Amino acid sequence: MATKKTTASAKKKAAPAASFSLNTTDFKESILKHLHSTLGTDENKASNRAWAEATAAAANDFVYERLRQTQKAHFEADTRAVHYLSAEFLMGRLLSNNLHNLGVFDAAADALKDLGQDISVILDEEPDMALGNGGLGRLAACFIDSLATLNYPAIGYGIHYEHGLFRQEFRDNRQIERPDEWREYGSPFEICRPESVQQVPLFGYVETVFDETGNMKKKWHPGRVIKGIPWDVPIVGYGAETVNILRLWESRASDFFNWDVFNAGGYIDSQAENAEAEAVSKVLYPNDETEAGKQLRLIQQYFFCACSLKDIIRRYSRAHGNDWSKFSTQNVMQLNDTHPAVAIPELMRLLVDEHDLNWDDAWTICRESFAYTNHTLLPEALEKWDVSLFERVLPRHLEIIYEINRRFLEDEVEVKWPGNDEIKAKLSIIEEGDSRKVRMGHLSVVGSFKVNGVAQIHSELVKKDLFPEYDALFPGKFTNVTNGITPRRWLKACNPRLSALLTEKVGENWPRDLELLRDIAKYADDPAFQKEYMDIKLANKVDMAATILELTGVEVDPTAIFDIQIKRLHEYKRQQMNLLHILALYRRLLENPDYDMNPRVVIFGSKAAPGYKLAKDIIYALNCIAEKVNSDARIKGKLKVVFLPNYRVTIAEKLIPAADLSQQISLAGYEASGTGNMKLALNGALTVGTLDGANIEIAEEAGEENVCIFGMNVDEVQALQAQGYNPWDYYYSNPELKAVLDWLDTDYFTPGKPGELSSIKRSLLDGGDPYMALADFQSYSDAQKDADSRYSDKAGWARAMIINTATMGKFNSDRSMEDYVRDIWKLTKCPVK
Ligand code: HBZ
Repeated sequence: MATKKTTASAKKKAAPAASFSLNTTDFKESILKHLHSTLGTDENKASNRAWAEATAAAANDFVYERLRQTQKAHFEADTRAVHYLSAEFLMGRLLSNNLHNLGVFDAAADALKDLGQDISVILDEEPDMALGNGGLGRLAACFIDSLATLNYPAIGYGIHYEHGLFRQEFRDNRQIERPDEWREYGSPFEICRPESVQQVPLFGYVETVFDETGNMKKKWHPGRVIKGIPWDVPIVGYGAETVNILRLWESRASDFFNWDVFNAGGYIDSQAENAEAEAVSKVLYPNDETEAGKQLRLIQQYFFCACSLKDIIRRYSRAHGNDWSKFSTQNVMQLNDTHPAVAIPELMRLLVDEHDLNWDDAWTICRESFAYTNHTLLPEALEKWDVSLFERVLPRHLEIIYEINRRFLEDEVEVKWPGNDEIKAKLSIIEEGDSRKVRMGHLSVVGSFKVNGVAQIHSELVKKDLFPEYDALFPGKFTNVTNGITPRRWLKACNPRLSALLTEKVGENWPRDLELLRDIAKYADDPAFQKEYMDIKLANKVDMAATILELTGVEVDPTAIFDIQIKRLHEYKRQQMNLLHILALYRRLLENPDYDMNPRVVIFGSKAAPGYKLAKDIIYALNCIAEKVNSDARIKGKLKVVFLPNYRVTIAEKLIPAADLSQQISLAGYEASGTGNMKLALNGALTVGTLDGANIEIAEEAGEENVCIFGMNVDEVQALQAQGYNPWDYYYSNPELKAVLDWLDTDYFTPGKPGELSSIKRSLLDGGDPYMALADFQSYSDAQKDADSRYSDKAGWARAMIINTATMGKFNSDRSMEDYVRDIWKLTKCPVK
């Protein structure tokens, strides 16, 4: 637990982050200058938005200077770089983060104050940059923050979606989706780079030709070409020594393609073509953990990979011309899940077809350049593309995949397992059957030099259950890198009160070296420190209560337990089990108004994929239950239920500092890691969780006594599945469980409309309860009861919260980056002077 590793109080006085000699007066002048000369307005009539943009522009003066220095240093050193290919980057807001990382947040706040402005109001102007669905996208955002902070040469590559994840509204308690308009009026955080535009071919056919020396070549005649325009978002490392970039590609119709149509009088046709090309980067697919399988999505994936690889090659060629021997020593490409897996055949195509390398040399380069991160074991999330679709959109790539597969099966699988067709069928990149499919996970494993899972147990399951034969074939290829989160955004910036206390106790270097927080464990039993810590938690809860009132109209008691579940809505994450527990508490209170429990506010933040009917039904049910419970005078406010609309990074930043309980209740074996669990524990919340994903490592760090673990572990889940799980057994043997399930069939929560919540009961009984919520229910309910009684012991509770904050150092994404660097990327730091 807390004190097992050495404390580092010697580092207490280590150098502060940053900095620039930017004082309040300079900042004020700079904001005014930008208000006048960049925004063309003045202080008497400037809108909040104009103030925000002027503040961003003032910060950008420093950001751009450091960006230039960084690019110069990287070019001169010609160091190896990582290219993080990800279809999603869930950045959230940038201004506050940049000010913190530049070390000028306080100067900016004071400057704005002198100018009559409140920085929190100004920061609230900024829409979230929500170019991601959930954990996978937010992980990418934390990773690029850490890479810049640690001075590693790195570029994030992704898609410049016009519309990010949909805005969620509730109408009659149901989720409706509205378009997200994050850059309706432009964004001061990105720079367009027309000089680095790329062309992306699509569709068409492949011709076999012979060159002058009689060698057979493949020539792809694309049916269309679209243009990729790069937008660069500067990524400011903490202390702002390094400023890396996130390069996002926007699709447009290619210039040379539709002018002919235009000139021939086909203005309307050319407009249609423009619209088609622009559709590619128009919207983020809102699916999390299910496969969309749509042509447009494959085109999106290929589009950003093709642009990114050409960009990487352009930069490499500038230094190395046509000498490919150093490509894989200079470059590593990390695939964030299989969404960018088509980059593997694309690099083969570029090297073989366009740069005339022979197959073997090209394949060696590929296999030395790509590494793949797996984020899921759910079968429905493993990407597969119909061969027929692939053939239509990317005919040359399909040929290349066939050739990769043929050689792999003949030269590697056959050698290891001679004559074993069963294993060949399992390992083949092509799935045979009624409709043949390209398995993107298989392609990623075969084409990479390393494959990692995202938490210890997940990485074990990737080897043991998902890819056992690949693990046997490629010993050492599979590894683990446990996820992490940036402590700058997820503690320093979002929880200023706690940050100030921590700085006072351990010095100001903890946002880099989160292990320094171990030092506060020695105050865990100190009543004065406990009071300071708990006063901060209460102040954060008071703020959150105000936000809840503003967003939902529900009044909550800040001294109640704030019990929080924030994550995408999915059956495996088991919000429905939380729902059943809420009903159980409500029922106990109705049966006995003096039922002994601390007042509790159960808070949800979650979006459901628009096509995921049951997930949307669960949101509806929770909203209906909330309405009923919150207005029921009989329970005297002891239980409240709040579903915050439009959950996003910015809401998470407000909720996490105010949490008492962190619900991490997935069925063991299904949550690859989780990262919200880390953010909540770092801010003091106690985890009510299963032994799944990173919960296991959180419990190891904090000590079992400082978390509330319940439920089956992975082995028990697998044993029950093997034996045959019957949810009805639990229904009939647990009267409380039966009562709350039956409640869902009545019109108690939907007056006059019985049956509106029945789909949840049906999925749990007739539907077989695939994620075993009923099997874990009693143990969950007991863990919640235990959490409740621990909350009553004020000193014990404070102690547990303090230990949680003290022991989360491992989950710094800087540590994750150092793991990747050591085990996979082999980068060296490039200091920027
Ligand atoms: O990645 C999440 C995992 O569920 C979570 O356990 C893990 O901590 C996190 C980071 O490793 N996975 C996702 O967030 N997945 C997606 O968002 C997703 C998006 C599009 C898809 C499939 C999945 O097509």
